Amino acid sequence: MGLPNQEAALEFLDELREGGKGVRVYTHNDADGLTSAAVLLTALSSMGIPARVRVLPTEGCLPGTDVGKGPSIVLDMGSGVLHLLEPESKILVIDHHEVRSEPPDGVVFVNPRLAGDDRETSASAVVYTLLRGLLKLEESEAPKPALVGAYGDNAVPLEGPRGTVATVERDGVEAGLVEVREPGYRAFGRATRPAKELISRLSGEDVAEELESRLGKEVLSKPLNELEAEEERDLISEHVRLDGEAERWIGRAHVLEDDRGAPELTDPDEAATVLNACGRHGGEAIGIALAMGKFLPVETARLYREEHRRAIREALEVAENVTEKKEGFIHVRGGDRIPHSVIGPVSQMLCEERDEVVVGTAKMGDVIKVSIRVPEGSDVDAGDAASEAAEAVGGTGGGHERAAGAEIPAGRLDDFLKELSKRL
Ligand SMILES: [Mn+2]
Repeated sequence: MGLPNQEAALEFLDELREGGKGVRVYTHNDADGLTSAAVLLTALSSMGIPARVRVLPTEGCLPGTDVGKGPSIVLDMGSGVLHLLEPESKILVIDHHEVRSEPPDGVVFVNPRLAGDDRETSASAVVYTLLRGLLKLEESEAPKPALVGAYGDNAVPLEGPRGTVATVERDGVEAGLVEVREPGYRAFGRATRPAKELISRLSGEDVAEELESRLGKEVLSKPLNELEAEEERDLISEHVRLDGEAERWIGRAHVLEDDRGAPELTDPDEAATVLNACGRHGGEAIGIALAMGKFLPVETARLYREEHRRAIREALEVAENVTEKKEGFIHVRGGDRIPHSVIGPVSQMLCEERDEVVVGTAKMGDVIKVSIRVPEGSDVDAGDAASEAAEAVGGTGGGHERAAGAEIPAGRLDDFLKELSKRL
């Protein structure tokens, strides 16, 4: 059993782990997209794979990104633009939308619809079902975000979830993270609105007043999630007796365990609303971190630190072979062999090690990024040199006496170095 291409997807992740490098993740900016990322990041973190996440408003934006330039995972989108992805690139697409394109060779595509399964589901539930073997359930809270994503995408029918979402529910209940309320109200505000207010909205104030006089202020003043299951059951039977129409709001509801003191996070519907707001107003990172539950961001931060250390280590090895002596300084010609993200720290280390002025250069898109480091006790001013030499070749630069930087046009590197020699 399992999802279409499940094995290939898990192999993809194994290769990532063996490669020891990070992965690019692209996801949608709604609650389903953010929770999908949260579940994926939890799994990647347990495998020691750092991720760089980009949150996009639509899948139409995907081809315009750097997807596939390095190992990439696409979540909650992609089924419509597979044909626009670079063939033979390392891309894993995990989606649940209608398939309107063919994946090119090399792209691993996981979507339950490939198996003819178009039951309600969400990307979060598909990611969860795919990775549940990698998620340490007793440590992670992954069933919670997975269920929130499903609510966000309206993939939890009144009578209860099916398919992948049912798997999420089952694991969540087993791990004590999710409580099923059946019968339960399926109406917005279970976590934050007093029951009386919620019922007024459904059946009018008279019915709410009558229920209050029958069951007591105590019960009606609390939000549903703070009632015991029996209290909610009694409330429902009285309510339906007064207003038969209310049946249409009754079904299988879910209460999420949460000890963060934020009641809205105990209701998957309300939590999804919070995440949608984050995603639509620039709070994508906050939304993902929130969806990761009790997971500590510092664990992810440590992976980035490892990644940075590894990149510097590799760059220092490369630097040995691309270092050239110039008039007044040592040049590290990084080109595209040293990432521009670490040319600064690499120049700094070489400067300290050799006690000489070091100029590191690396390609950054269409320009060359320059880092100048001057050892202690030297009387040259790196900031002035960077600014003047860059200006002479049509670039920009500046900084401090001992550490400065510049960006110059790619074709002018040798002219720039000559200008620097006059000044260092
Ligand atoms: Mn979705």
